[in-house]
Order: sequence, then structure tokens, then C-alpha cells
Amino acid sequence: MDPIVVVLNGPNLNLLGTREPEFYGSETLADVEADCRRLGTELGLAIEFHQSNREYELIEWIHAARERAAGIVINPAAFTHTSVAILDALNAFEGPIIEVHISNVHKREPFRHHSYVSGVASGVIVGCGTQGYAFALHRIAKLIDKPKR
Ligand code: CA2
Repeated sequence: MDPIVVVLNGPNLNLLGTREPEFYGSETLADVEADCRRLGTELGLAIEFHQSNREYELIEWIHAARERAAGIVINPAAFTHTSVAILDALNAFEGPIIEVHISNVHKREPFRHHSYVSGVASGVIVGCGTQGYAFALHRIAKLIDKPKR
């Protein structure tokens, strides 16, 4: 069976492709999911893709990943900048974690420059548009071939 990679998306990312194309481009989250699934098949990864506007739901998916997933790709969206709870949940996950931001958060408001998640991530991909998810899956595929973090 292919190793499972859980791709998690935080609040408001369900609106992708509907507003603010200057930051987030024109792809919808359904397009991103389809791209991840296509690439997952190529890389031999079973993709589980989720989005929620609720912090607890993201935390529960991270907990569930402990039992069954080889890696996590996460765009925590605004929770990146606020959530110690998501950091704590990710700290309990033993496999590689790649943090993705579609926009270049470092070119934006100062409050977006700090991430609670980066300290636990194996890698961070910022400002590469929705292509960042593909980069993250390639990186996870490489990391799980080798001894973990
Ligand atoms: O650049 C990213 O991927 C972010 O994680 C996106 C978050 C933002 O709070 C982070 O600072 C950076 C916002 C996601 C909201 O996405 C929308 C997309 C289209 C329209 C409205 C919101």
C-alpha cells in the first residue's frame, strides 16, 4: 500500500480562486486537490486532502495522522500566525511536515512574518503559488525514502 500523506488546509482556503488573485492566483482548492492527487499517483503516495475553518478539526486530523500517515503537508492559513495548539499537535507527529504558503508572507504585513509552525516543520515553502503543494509532495516523497527527520 502507498504511504499516506495528509494535506491540510486552514481557514478561508475554501475561497481560493474566488478573490485576491494577486496573492493566491486563480486556481480553486478543488484544482489544488486534483493536482495533489495526480502527483500523488505519480510519486506513489496516497493523498488525504482536507480543509477546515475550525482549528479543532485540523488538530484532530493531525492526531489521526500519527497512527497512519507517513507525512503531513500543511497550509495552516491564518492559524500559522496564532496557533500554539496546532504547533503542539504537530510536535506529536513523528514524520516529516512541510509547511506551505501560497503567497510570500514575508512581502506582506508584519503579523504574517511569524509562524508558530515553522519551528516544527522539516521545510517551509513560501510564495510559490499553489505549485508549492507539488514541491512539498516531492520533498515528502524524498524524505520518507530515508530515515526520518
Ligand atoms: O499564503 C498563504 O497560503 C496563507 O497561508 C494564506 C492565508 C493567510 O492568512 C496567511 O497569512 C498566508 C489566508 C488564506 C485565505 O485564502 C483566501 C483565498 C482567496 C480569497 C480569500 C481568502
